[in-house]
Amino acid sequence: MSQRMFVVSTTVVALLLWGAQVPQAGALQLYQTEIPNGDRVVRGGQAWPGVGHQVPQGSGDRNAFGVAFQSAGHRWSNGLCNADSDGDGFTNGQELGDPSCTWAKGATPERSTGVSHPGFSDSTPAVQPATSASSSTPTSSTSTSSPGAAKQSQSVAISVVLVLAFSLMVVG
Ligand SMILES: [Ca+2]
Repeated sequence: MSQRMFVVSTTVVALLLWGAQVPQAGALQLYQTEIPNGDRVVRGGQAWPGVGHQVPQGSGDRNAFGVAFQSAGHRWSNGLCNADSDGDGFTNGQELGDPSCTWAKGATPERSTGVSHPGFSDSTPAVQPATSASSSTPTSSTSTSSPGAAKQSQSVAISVVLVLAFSLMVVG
């Protein structure tokens, strides 16, 4: 295989890999706007843009919240808001900053700090559970980490493609 052939095929593979990421990112952004603070969900200090999935970047198996979200028709409903999908004592609304379940798509959530993950019981918001009489110190889950992890990996992919395209021009 000539050097040029190698560069061409590598570029094609890189483009295909990058292209495979794009629809997924689009779906994430689509669903993020369907739930309050969808772009601010954090679990254990890590941003979790793929809120409904077992892995932060989405795709693959759904977590408990993802299953409930799908059952609700990928919409924020009263039932979905009041449910405690991960069974940690906090409703999905409390975890996502809509404790009163009044949020509508496009509106500013009642609370945009201390957002936790509604699909994992090890992630709880910085508020007391509504049903608990416990006086334990609430978990301080800060939401300061960047939700731009997906964009970052996308930028890396774009850079790789650009570098390969440049080498193609040089070799050719
Ligand atoms: Ca919960």
